[in-house]
Amino acid sequence: MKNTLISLFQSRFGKDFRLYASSGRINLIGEHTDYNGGFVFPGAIDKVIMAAISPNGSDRVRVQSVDLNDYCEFGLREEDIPQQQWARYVFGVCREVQKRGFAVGGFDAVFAGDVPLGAGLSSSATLESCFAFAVNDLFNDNKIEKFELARIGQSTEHNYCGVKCGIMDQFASIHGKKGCLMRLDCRSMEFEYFPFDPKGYRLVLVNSKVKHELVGSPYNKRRESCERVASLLGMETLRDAEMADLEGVKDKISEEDYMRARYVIGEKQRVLDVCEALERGDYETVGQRMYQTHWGMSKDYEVSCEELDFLARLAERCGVTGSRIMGGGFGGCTINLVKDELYDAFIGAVKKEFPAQYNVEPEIIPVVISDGARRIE
Ligand code: GAF
Repeated sequence: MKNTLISLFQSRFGKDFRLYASSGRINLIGEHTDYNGGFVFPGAIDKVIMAAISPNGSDRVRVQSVDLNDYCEFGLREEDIPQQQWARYVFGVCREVQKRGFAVGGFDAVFAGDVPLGAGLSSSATLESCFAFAVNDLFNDNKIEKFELARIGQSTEHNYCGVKCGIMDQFASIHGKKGCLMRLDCRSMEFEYFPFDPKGYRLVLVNSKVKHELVGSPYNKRRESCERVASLLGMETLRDAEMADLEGVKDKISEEDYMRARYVIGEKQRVLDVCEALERGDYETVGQRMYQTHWGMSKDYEVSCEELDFLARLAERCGVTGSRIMGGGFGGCTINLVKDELYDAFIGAVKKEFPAQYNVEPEIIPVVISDGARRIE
């Protein structure tokens, strides 16, 4: 990827450049808890977006996407918003940097990546993080705090892409550290690195290839349900709510809002249970909570789909310790915690049974926990 980028940049722009990368993410547990002020447990992975970038001395940005084979040029004023969705991520990052009083000049860029698109690995946050990191380095002497870079990506989603996402994806993509998951408290925004090397187990993703696209998905509606319940409870977020609080307002809310809140309150506890279990090396509990999350996301939060339910059931039948839909939902991957000795049989069953049922070859993605946003050259 690196060599292709370099030669494409040279042939298109013919000058010196800097090279940056940022990473996709996994999340062990804690889904849809970020915008509810709860905990998440993500890590960056070895799937990246890489960009060759050089300031061009003008007030225009010229950017080439290798994978989409598309080019876009735009100015840096609000009214210059580009048509292409992918370019809005880059434009939004530039605008959000400017809104915070930092500098962005024109630049030329070529980018490419191997984060599968629409698989729930956060390709859009990866793109935002890569450009936020680069703009900070190229134009601001790295004066913008790392956490603010994550917020810049999140605001890009809110203000330029129509997704009212939480902070998890951009946080993970920026802060990721090799070999470590991160437990982030999305209320206080405190986090800690958690070395993750489960002896005798492997983490593997199975991509159903059902396209996951949060833009225009009911993601925002899920968030609205949670906010309605929290506000009825007189709370800022569902972080502070217990099941008993929810039961107390059950007849004042819709069945749907009740189910959404029930999932979130349960998930908040599951993240804490998983952290405790990991400290004891108790992977059986970790796995049980993962399955509970899956069925909570499927039945109460209603963000799964037939294919992902099929994969979670298949995993359970193969004796996989834990399996669940990962990320926002509506398609994408399952994340699976598998004992070494069961790995081959599980992958074999997935490769045989999924295509037989859905006529689609699933993609198997072993997880390697890696560094987040960085300058490479
Ligand atoms: C998406 C969002 F972008 C995250 O903020 C988070 O809410 C996630 O869905 C669900 O946990 O990836």
